[in-house]
Amino acid sequence: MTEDAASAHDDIAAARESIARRLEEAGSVVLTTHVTPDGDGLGSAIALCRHLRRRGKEAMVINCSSVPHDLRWLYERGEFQVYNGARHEKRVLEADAVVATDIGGSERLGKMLDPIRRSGGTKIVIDHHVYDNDLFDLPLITTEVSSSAEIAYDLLRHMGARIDRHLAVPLYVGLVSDTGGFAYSATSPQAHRMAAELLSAGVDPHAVWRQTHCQVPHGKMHFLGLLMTRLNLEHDGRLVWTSVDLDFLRTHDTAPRDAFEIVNHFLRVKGVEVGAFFMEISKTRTKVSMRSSGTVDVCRVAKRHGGGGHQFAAGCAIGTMGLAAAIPHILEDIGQQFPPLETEG
Ligand SMILES: [Mn+2]
Repeated sequence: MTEDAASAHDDIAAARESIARRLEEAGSVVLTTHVTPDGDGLGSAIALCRHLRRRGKEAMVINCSSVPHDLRWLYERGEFQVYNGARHEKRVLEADAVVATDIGGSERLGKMLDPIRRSGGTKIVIDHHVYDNDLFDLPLITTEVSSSAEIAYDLLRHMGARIDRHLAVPLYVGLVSDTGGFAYSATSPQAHRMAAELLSAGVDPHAVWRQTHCQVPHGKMHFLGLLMTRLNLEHDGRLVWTSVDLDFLRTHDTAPRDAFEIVNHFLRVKGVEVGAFFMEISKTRTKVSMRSSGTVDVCRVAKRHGGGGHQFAAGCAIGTMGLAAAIPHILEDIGQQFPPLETEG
């Protein structure tokens, strides 16, 4: 280990210990994650919530937005509520501690941001994204892991939590979501060790896969099929893109969130290095979501238009262009990022 790595390791261990101690002292804890929760953010929060409740604390996951349908099985009645004005505001303000998981930036707390800022409780964040922290007293952030679930798991073990099925299932959902089923580059030996331990604790991986991946409504599958027939290939097949306008969404009665699923299929096309999806939000506003197989940094393209994300998965919303203008503009930008093809012979 280098000196820097060793000191980062010490910092993480110290943060973990401070958070464990603070949560042990707390009587009431509010947990939350980012807007439109995903498996990692929600799974981490639910697992922590369950342990804290076992320790006799008043703990609850409250979020600024509701949970997508395919993840609602993850929590039990009373464990999760959507933030709803005065009643929850009081709870956040008076909590001894507030724990945010996987948020990737405080603005993604949505309606929860303001009450959390004003809360008298200790503000804790558990995350594997980097951003400027101007909100949290005790950040536990490392990008060396696949998921927030990995960090939450370490914290829970440090706190002496009993990792049974009740805690293992939400942690496993987090791990599987953020590693793309142990496929993404952040998948480490440690991620697999954690999975093995969670399976030993009673997780049924096939049942989790059925519950998270095999619940696509027929209408959505049909819509994705239509989009699949509308893929455009450019740059000698290295760039694939497609778009939808409001009429198309309306005609096929599809939610924007469902249409974005198409980006997960782009890189499966042989030879494709970048995929881009364009969605019309209004006549002057376009949303772009991009994926890269590793040669092109799509986050650079997104940042140039006020967006962000990861190097290989990023997006932006262009507030000054409709679909017809945004598409060539962004494609041009992506095209410039391509390294030259190695010519053979
Ligand atoms: Mn995550």
